[in-house]
Amino acid sequence: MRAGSVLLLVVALSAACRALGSDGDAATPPPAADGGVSLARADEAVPPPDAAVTVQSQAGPAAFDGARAWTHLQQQVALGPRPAGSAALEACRRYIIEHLQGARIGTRQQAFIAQTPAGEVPMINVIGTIPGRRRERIILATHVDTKRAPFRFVGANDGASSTAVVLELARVLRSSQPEYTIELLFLDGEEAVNWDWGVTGVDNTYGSRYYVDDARRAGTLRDIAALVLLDMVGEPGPRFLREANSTPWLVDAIWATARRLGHGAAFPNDATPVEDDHVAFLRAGVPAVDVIDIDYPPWHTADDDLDHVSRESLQIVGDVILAAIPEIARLAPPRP
Ligand code: 1BN
Ligand code: ZN
Repeated sequence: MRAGSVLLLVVALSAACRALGSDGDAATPPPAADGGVSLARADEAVPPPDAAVTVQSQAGPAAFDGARAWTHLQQQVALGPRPAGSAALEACRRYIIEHLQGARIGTRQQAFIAQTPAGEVPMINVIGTIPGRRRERIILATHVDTKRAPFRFVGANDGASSTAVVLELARVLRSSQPEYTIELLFLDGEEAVNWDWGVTGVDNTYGSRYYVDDARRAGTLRDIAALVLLDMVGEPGPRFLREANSTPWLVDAIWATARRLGHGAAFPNDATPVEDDHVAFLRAGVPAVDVIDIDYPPWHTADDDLDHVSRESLQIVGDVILAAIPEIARLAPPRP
């Protein structure tokens, strides 16, 4: 078949898939036409994600495309500040859900009311699932919310960068059936409502704590083979130190993969402790790791913007996590 005919077939199949709807997303309402917050135009050089998934599934596993991830980052920043409970965060969720549905990934929303120092705040985690050959799941997680601030805080690194990488990983991982089920977890309410982070589990990480409580209630905690949390992964010239509380075999798997790919400089062996969304999983006995670079001078300032993040950093993290997943699957011990 000529290339042109293949392309036509791909487009037709993609349209048919869209007409049928995505699998397992009954909980997700169709995207609203306009919630009063507009999205920036997508980079026109980037083809629609569903077409790309179909092409790649014919040609073998897809590669992580840093340019696509960069577009996801730009689109989030274009929404402006996205704190928990805001219309802009709801628009960001719609963007995420549309991307997952376009990639034919079943999606659901997990809504809850968080008790915060500012009163009750409605929050929603978004969960996408790529069925694997095994029921046990590896979770790739990010927080989507940005910090409430008395200045314009758009979280290009803190919020948008990791969400962009997880969105692009979703497209790539959907292109071939993984061994473990892969869950894409887009968390709400990671940031403290008060300015200070405070004690972990009091005024922060609302979404991850709710997710873990819900999984415990549902009896599915033991199906989680590993939780890989990405946070602040967009700094130019990143240095991801080994997070000191994270599960050692999981840290080893990712850092060894980084060295193998030639990214040892970005994943040095020094360690530092960080409190983040992975803590709720660790406390529940789930193997968990936080890939985060906290040595970021614009952290929680107005300078966490497009001028202080790098497309190359997204590519490095995407490549490393993608290559580490089979290694994580190989090393994951059976859960009791
Ligand atoms: C990550 C992004 N965090 C907040 N925004 C968690 C964190 C807490 C990072 C304390 C560094 C120190
Ligand atoms: Zn933050």
